[in-house]
Amino acid sequence: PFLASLLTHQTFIEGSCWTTFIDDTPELFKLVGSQNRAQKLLQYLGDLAVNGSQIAGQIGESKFKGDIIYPTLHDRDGKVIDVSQPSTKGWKQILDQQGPEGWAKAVRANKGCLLMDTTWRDAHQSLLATRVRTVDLCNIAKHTSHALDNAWALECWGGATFDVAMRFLYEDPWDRLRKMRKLVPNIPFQMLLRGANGVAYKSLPDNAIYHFCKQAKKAGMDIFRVFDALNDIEQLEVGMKAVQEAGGVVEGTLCYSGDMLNPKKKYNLDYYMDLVDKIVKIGTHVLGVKDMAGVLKPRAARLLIGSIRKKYPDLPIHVHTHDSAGTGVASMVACAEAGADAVDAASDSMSGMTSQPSIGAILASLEGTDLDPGLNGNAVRALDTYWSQLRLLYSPFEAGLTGPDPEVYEHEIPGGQLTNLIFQASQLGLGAQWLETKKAYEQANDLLGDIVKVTPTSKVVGDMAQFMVTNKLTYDDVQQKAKELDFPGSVLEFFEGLMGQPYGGFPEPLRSDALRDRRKMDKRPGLYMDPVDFNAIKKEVKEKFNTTSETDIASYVMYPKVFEDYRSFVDKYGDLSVLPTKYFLNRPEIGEEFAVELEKGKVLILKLLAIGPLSDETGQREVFYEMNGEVRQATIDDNK
Ligand code: 3PY
Ligand code: ZN
Repeated sequence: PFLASLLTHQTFIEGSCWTTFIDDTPELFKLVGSQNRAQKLLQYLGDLAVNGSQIAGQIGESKFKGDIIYPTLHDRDGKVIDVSQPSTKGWKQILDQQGPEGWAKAVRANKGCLLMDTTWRDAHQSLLATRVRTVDLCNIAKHTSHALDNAWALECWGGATFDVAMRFLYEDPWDRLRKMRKLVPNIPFQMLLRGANGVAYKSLPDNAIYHFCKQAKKAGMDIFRVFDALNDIEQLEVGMKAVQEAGGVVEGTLCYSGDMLNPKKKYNLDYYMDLVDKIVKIGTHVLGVKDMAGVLKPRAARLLIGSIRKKYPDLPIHVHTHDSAGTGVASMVACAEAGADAVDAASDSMSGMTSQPSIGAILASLEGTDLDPGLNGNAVRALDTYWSQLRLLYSPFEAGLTGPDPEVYEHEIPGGQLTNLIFQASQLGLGAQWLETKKAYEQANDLLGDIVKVTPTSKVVGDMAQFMVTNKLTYDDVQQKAKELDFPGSVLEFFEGLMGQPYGGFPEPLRSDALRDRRKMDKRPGLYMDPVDFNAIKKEVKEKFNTTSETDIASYVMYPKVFEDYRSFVDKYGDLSVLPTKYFLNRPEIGEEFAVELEKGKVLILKLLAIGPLSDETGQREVFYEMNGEVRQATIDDNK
C-alpha cells in the first residue's frame, strides 16, 4: 500500500520529486495508516460475520437495530433548545471559579436537593454489565449538558467502567473521559474510587493511587466519591488524600450495610456517626453515604441523614442508593427531607431494580416543593427517549431481572453483584441453585464476620457462597473443616488483610485455620508494599507498547495484564471505538450499507457482500465486503 500511495501521489507523478520527498510528505504514511486501519477493521467485521460477537458475555443479538432517533429538547418556555453546542452554565462553572471549598458552600446554600445522574456509570454497570461504549455516551452528551444543566454531577467514570472499557470494549478509559469532558463543559463529573484499591480489586502502593488521581483530575474529573469496602478509615484516607493532592473534590464516603433500625445488627447509628467523625477529621468537601445494596429504608434514611445534618450543619451530604427492593424513590425523598444536598438517580429507562431509582420519579416527587432539584422535567423525560433505545441496543447484556427483590434486606447483595449472580445462574440454567446461592451468601457473610459488602469484599462473600454451594458445604462444615478446605483465592486475600481490616476484627479461628502458614497483615496493606518505581515502569511501557503517555502508564500500573491484552487487541483490529455499537455487537445483513468515520473526514462506506464456504484444509472462510465501492476480502478462522 505504501508503494501504491507513493506511485499515485501527484508530486511523484509530475516527476518533481525531490530527494527528501518521502520524509517531507507525511500524508503518504497517513494513507498507509488509514488503509491499515481499514484492513484491521475489516478483519474485525469479518470475524464478527463468521464467529459472532467477541464481546464476552453477549447473549444473542440486540433487540434494537434501527437508527437511533435523537430527542428534541424544549426549554421551560416551550422553545426548542439548540443542541449543536453544549450548555456552558452549570455547577461546573461554580466549581471552577470558586474551588472545592467555595463550591461546597454554594451547594449548602442551595435550597433544593440536587440530583446526580448515574446513567453513564453505575446504572449501566448495574443493569448492562458495564458495557455501554464511549460512542453512545458522546452521541447524547450535548443533549445531556442541556437537559441536566443544574445537576450536581454526572457520574460517568471509575468503578468497573475503567477495567471493563479495556477488558471487554477494547477502549481506552482515559480517551472516554477526555471526550466526554469536551462535550459536557457545564456539569461536574463524578467518579467512584475504591480508596486504596484505586479502581482495582485490591490495594496498590500509595503512590500509584496518587498518580492515578492526578491523571484523572487532569483529564477532566471533578468529584471523587472515595469509599473503602470495609469502611477501614486508613484505607479510605489514602484515597481521600490522593484526591486532595490532585486538587479534586473529596467525597469521603461511608458504606451503609445491614439495618440500623434492627438492634440485633452489627452496624448501628453510633457506628456510622463515629465513622462520619473520622471522615470529617481527615478532611472532606462532601460526605458521601453509599447504600450499595439498596438496604437503606426510608425510616433509617431519615434517622441517619437527620443525625449527620444536625451534627454537621455545614457539611454537604450526598446519598447513593440502589433500587433493588423497590424503595429507592421513597428513601431518596426521605434523605432530601432530612437534609441531604444531593441524591442519586438514573434516566428512567436505565433505572429501577439493581440500578438507581428513576430520575423522573424523584423529580416528580420533589417538584414544586422547597426541595425542587431545579431540572426541567420535560427535557429530562425527552432525554430518556434516547436511553430507552440504548437499553434495547444493549439487550444482549441484560440479566433478565423481572422485578424488585425485597429479600435484599436479608442477603444484602450489592446491586451490580446481584445482576451478575442472576446472570451467571441463568446462563448456567441454575434457577434453583440461584436460591441456594442467595442463602449461602447470607451464611458466607456470617462466617466472614458480617462484613461490609461492596467491591471487592462483596466478591469475597460471593466466591465463598459459590464455593459452599458447589462443594455442598454447610455453615458448620466450613467451620469444622476449615483446616483442610481449599478456599477461593479472594477469601484468602481477604483473610490475609489485603483488603484492609474489618470492623470488629477477622473471625477466629476461621481466619487462622484457612490461612495456615500464609501471612497475616494487621495494618493496611500499603504499609507492606514498596512504592511503584515509576521510572522503571515508564521504561517498560515505552519498550513494550511504544508509549510515554502518563495515562497509559496509570492503566498499566492499575491493570498490567488487562492493559497488555487490550493493546494486543488494538494491534490486531485497530481502534474500534469508531464503530457504531450496532455493528460492534451484531453482524449486518448481507447488502446492508453502513458508514464508519475512521478519523475526521475519512469515512468508510461498508457493505457485507458474502461469507464464503468453509475450507476443509485451512478451517477458514473468506469474507467479502464492499468498502467505498471496492470489493475487499478478509480471511477469517472459523472458530465455531
Ligand atoms: C464499584 O466499586 O464498582 C461499585 O459500584 C461499588 O458499589
Ligand atoms: Zn452503586
